Amino acid sequence: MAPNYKLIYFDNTGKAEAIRMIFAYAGIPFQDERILRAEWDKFKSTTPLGQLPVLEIDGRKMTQSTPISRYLANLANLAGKTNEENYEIDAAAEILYDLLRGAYESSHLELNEERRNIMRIKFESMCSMALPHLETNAKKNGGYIAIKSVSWADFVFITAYENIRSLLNGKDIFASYPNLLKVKENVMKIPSIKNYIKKRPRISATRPWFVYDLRDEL
Ligand SMILES: N[C@@H](CCC(=O)N[C@@H](CS)C(=O)NCC(=O)O)C(=O)O
Repeated sequence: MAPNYKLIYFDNTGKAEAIRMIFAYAGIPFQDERILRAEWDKFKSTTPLGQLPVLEIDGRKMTQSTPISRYLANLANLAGKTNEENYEIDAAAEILYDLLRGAYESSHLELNEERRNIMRIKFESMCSMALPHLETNAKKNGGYIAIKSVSWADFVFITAYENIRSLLNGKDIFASYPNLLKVKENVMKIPSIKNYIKKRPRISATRPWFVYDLRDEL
């Protein structure tokens, strides 16, 4: 019998959206449980690390978004075929999650102004190195972020793209990188992903700052 999958996260994309997209790509049904802010304090103690995402497979709780993504990517044919390819995928995903964290820490969601300003300088410096690096790789890979075919890191890319753009109130820091924009196009062309993006709930319903939604480009 097929396992029963339940993915638990907040009503946000962040560290869970690439996992949701892997499920969509593979056509594997899963329960998409979204914990609201008001429920979190109580729910936190039921999780292994006090953090989300948690993936339950037949009730067994798995933590950490990257190993969860890799685990599912192996089932969905979205992992690398060699050690080298898996390195490229992991490295791209890590860079993108670093950028996403930097965008959060320097956004309006950081209420301490002094800290926000320090983090903004750090984020801009990170972007000046990471974006050209990712662009070079995307060019080399013909419009994919890590290897010459679609991988789970491409889903991390479109998640980071969308989330960062919302955190920056719509500003597109990727706009001058044509091969990174091609990655977005290539991923959004995949029928299962397109269909998923069309049908998923709008994050802006609970997070009004989520102003840029990939669905509006379909
Ligand atoms: N390394 C972990 C980080 C998980 C994490 O930081 N989760 C945040 C949301 S993105 C969280 O649960 N925050 C709530 C809290 O810590 O109380 C992963 O990638 O899964």
